Amino acid sequence: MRPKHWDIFCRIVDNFGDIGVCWRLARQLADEHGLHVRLWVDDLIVAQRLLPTINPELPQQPLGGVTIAHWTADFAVDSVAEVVIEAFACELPDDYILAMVAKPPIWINLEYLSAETWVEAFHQQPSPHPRLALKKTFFFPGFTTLTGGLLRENDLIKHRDHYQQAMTETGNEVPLLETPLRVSLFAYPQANIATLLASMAENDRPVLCLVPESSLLPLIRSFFQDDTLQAGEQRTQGALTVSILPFLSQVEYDQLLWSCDLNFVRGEDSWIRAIWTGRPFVWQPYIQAEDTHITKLQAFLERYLPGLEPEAAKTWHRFHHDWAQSRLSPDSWHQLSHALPAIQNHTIQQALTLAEQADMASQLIIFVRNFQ
Ligand code: TRH
Repeated sequence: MRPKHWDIFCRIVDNFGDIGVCWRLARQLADEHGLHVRLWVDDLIVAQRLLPTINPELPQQPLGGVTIAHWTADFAVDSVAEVVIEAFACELPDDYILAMVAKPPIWINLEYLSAETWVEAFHQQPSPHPRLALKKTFFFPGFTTLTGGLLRENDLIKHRDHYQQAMTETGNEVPLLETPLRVSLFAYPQANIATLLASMAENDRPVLCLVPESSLLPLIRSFFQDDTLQAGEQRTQGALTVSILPFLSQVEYDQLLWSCDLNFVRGEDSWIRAIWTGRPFVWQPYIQAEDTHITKLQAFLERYLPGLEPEAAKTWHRFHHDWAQSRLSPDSWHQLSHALPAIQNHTIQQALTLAEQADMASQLIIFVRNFQ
């Protein structure tokens, strides 16, 4: 019998990536694989920003075919699922672990995404519990067939194509090298936001920069020297118009990415969504101690850039490093904007190539089916 009941545990460390990834996975397992999925989340208020219809007051609620359960400090075990996913080493509740001993489930620790080569060797490695008769298995998403793959819904590329096609037909779509360039901006506030905006304002190519409300807002207010700027408003300086959007639902955020010529993204989930757009992007990795994030950035670029024409690859590579290390120069934007047509050809191709790999949810299903 195929295990039908899955529990996913998600602790929101900070930001939105943990819940962003867990929700997509839960939804896909329920939708595409007909599983009963319960998603335990410790902070429903943060979750509500991505999934606006959540009621943070409820201990359990159905949403999109998944049961969302509030993981509180007084967690009480009612049942143990057949498959348990501990997302990003979030540490399951002690009582739940003890309850697992009676009938051990398939216990998976879902790791963060990285393009580093060591990931292949650690993917699907077991780790016995130090005291109890339990073992968990490390599951690493990744970019190669020897990893757990990337999250991608079955119909994602089809939805994207329909959306982009509809934009072209209604005349909203602006081809590259026409004006203005549509750019979405989601980044950590350590990035050189002011330098980027100033370069966009001074560049020959007009830019419409769409910014969902986030920790960037104070920096944008300071750039325009206007403390009143808020969601729903826009400001213009030189060739640049910045439009502040409300923080979007996950579905709307995908549509924003599909509609732009270039997307600035960060962390894990928006990064992958940007890759699936087939459009150019700039990824800012989640900032970690000892520059671990720069190692991750380099590993990704080494995997992703081959095949791109050398001049454009050099420009895009440099821009990524300068953005991630907060050392953007006034020239950086000018150079990147001129390399976009070449980058665009590459990103379309890379999205197609990566979509040939089995997606992460399907790989989890295969892993569970073959588990011994
Ligand atoms: O928010 P993040 O910085 O999350 C990070 C990373 O996941 C990182 O790996 C993790 O260690 C850290 O959190 C704790 O970036 P990320 O991963 O892109 O998640 C953002 C989510 O928010 C993603 O699901 C897209 C979604 N989103 C919206 O739904 N609406 C919006 O308007 C925006 C800007 C994002």
